[in-house]
Amino acid sequence: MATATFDSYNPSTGELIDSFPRSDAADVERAVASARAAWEDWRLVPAPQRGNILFRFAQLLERDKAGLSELMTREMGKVKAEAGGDIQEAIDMSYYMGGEGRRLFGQTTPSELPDKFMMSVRMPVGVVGAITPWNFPIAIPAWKLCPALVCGNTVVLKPAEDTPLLAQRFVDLLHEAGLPEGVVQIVHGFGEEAGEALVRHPDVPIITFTGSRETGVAVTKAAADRLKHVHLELGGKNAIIVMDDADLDLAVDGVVWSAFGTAGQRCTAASRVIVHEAVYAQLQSKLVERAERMKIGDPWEDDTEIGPVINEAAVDKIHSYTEIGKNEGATLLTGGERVEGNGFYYRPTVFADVEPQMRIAQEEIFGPTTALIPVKSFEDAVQAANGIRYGLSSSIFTRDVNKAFRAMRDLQTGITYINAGTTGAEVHLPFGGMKETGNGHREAGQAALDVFTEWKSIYVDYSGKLQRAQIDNVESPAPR
Ligand code: UN1
Repeated sequence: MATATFDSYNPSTGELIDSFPRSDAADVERAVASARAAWEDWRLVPAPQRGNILFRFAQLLERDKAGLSELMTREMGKVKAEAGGDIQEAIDMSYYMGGEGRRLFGQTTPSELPDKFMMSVRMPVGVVGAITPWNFPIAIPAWKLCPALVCGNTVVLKPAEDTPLLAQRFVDLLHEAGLPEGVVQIVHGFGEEAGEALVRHPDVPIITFTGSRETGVAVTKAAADRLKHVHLELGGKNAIIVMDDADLDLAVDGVVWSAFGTAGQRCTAASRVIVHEAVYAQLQSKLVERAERMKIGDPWEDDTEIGPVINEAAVDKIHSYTEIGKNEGATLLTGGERVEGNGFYYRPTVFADVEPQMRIAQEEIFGPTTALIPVKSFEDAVQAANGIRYGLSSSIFTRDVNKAFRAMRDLQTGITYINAGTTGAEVHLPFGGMKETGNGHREAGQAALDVFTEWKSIYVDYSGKLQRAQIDNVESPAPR
């Protein structure tokens, strides 16, 4: 076991939460060996039984929801209601994937030959390496582990170093739910040590990673030597479009919730607001008024709307973008500063007169900063929305059904909302992004099963003789 440790702190007070083993390559080696050994039995457990464990896990999460939410506000700083939402998302995912234990549908299809049966079935792949972020410390492990497990894989989880205790609780509850020993292993610590060893390990054929684009590229390169399956969920620079016919108060509600909820630390956060010039001045003043009224402070208070960001480095990064925005010539309307005192608090920040090519409109800040971009038309709005490397989420506020449908078709994102903000994905539709937000895979919904299984096509010939496909069935070929 690693003898070195690292500490986890409360981002609102600086209080030490606990110390955790700083896992190294040798720890990863042991964890993978156990998960590999456990796989031999786990893959043969009937999928409905694997699903039943997830149903029990969901019930335990429900039982412990209040306590886990409290821990989340302490370890990660999420405000109370949102912490509850994070855990609810894991509950929903566990029930949903528990149900998959009785589906995991494949296909049957007729053969071109008589007395022959054909089907495709989903096969587990082996040990999954799951690397999860701190911003959804319970939900995202559930997004990855629930489908991985119901499909019959075992898992080595490397949670973010900022939220090790929540991840540990998550794994403890899986065991309490009846998950056999060895099926899920946890390694704590840092990407360069534990994470990299996991990504490179020859006995880990699937890597699922949520985090920054840069790390996603590094993960892909490291996994390439073994041609691993890599699932990536990376950054976003999500835009809300507000058209001239929008319900402006509703649009402001959407912007406030999506830009400043979770202190902007969501990959789905609305860090750009593209506004038709006819309503630009009005939207701007309503938004500033709301941003300045938001209650920042202790995340465990019921009425707090913005808690701390995760750590000192995050405050520094967010603030560096405030400087970048000013230097680029954008107008800082409100915020743009750290809240003095204990903890890592940053004021909700709104930039106006932002041009689509500015860095504050192109790069992921991961904080409570949003950029207002004025446009003259729907076409310009779509062009600005699409003019970035990312493609996770998008939204449009309009009462015009034609524009809504054009936006659904033309916005280059994996998720599009109509008359709602950019956040709030539910667990039973695919979640993920186009372009450089990922590599074409999706988690959640049925799509997640494709990440964690391989298709096997099976042909059963019960004719009792050799039948040659494409040769022996040419009596009545399809017309050409
Ligand atoms: C993330 O920020 O990584 O749709 C996930 C949402 C949440 C999940 C966000 N359900 O905003």
